[in-house]
Amino acid sequence: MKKAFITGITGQDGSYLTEFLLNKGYEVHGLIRRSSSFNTDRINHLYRDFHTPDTKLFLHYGDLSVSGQLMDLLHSIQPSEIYHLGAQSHVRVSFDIPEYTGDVTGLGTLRILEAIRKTGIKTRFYQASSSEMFGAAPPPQNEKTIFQPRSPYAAAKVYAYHIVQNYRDAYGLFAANGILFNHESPRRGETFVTRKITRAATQIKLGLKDKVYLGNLEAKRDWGFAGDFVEAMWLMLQQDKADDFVIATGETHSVREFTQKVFSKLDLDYKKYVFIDPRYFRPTEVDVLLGDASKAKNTLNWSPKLTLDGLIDMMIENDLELARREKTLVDAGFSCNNNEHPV
Ligand code: NAP
Ligand code: G4F
Repeated sequence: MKKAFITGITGQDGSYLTEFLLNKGYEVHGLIRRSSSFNTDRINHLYRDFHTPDTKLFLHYGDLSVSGQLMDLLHSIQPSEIYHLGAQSHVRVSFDIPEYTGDVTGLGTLRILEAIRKTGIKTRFYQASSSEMFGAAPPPQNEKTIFQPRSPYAAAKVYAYHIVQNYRDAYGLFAANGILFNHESPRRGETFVTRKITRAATQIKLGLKDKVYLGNLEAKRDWGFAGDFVEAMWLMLQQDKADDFVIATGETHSVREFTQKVFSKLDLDYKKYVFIDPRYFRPTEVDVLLGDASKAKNTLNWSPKLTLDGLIDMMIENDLELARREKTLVDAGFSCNNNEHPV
């Protein structure tokens, strides 16, 4: 039986990847952080009490900022594949906590690579690299595009990308960079723009809220579905040779277009409800991301399945259901916390 170790298993991608690997018969081990409230919502439907026979999902406490313990975990688990998805992944937040972002998002990758090297385990390594690394580089962006990072997050990911290549060359590790463009889902964190919009629009539709504040509506992103993108991560580790791949849909849309689509699917005019708050602007913005994933199509035989409209419909359906439940609580006299997040 193949064994996978996933950092960031409680995140959006970690949850889809866990589903995908369990369906393929893998035993899955995930790194989780201790938190004062439960942080396993996205994988609760997959987790069984570890006293249950035949359980194939195991969770281990740890943190990407602590190296010794990562080494102990890898040594005892001996995974055949490692998917390193854990990171401080919010671009706007990285301007507020640049040092922490550099430590976890940049050096976190080095700590895992060192743990592989020092334990000597035979494994294949996937690094969650990001289209954010392209930054100011003009579109379309592919594997040959020179990085021009525009945030502490992007700079940390560029460091991680290069250290992965260095460990591949210097020590012969099977280590691949997946350069993924934005991917979304009903499990997307609520402070990323797509989910912020689908959550707010559905709450507005049900009368739970009357406005939402956004930042730069003119930025353009190449948005795909997270469920499609995790398959590409797995494919990269099934190749004969480790390599780096761009994963994208090849379409770009502005935040304004996305907002307008979501509100109009709910028969609402976004201009009546969307307000601009400069707090959500970034000191330096990435204006246009548009990926060219031809290499992944030709080598991995990967292409995205869900369209942007299909993705939006899926997110709206999920968030309408959440809003209905919130409305039931509000109608019964309970409060519903739909305050704006600080970023
Ligand atoms: P996400 O939802 O923000 O999940 C991040 C994960 O990292 C969570 O499980 C989080 O744990 C964990 N984590 C954060 N700090 C940690 C630490 N110090 N120690 C251990 N774990 C820590 O991110 P995502 O959207 O799934 O993205 C997965 C990866 O792909 C990230 O590396 C991201 O930067 C990268 N990426 C994402 C996209 C995208 O569009 N989604 C595109 C390109 C690259 P908690 O649940 O405890 O917070
Ligand atoms: O949804 P976002 O926060 O995603 P961003 O910055 O593109 O980063 C995401 O994708 C990267 C891949 O390219 C990942 F590496 C990263 O981990 C993360 O998953 O913002 C998208 C765009 C930006 O241009 C932002 O300025 O939306 C704009 N925006 C406008 N109003 C907003 C808002 N972003 C957020 N988060 N909140 C707003 O109110």
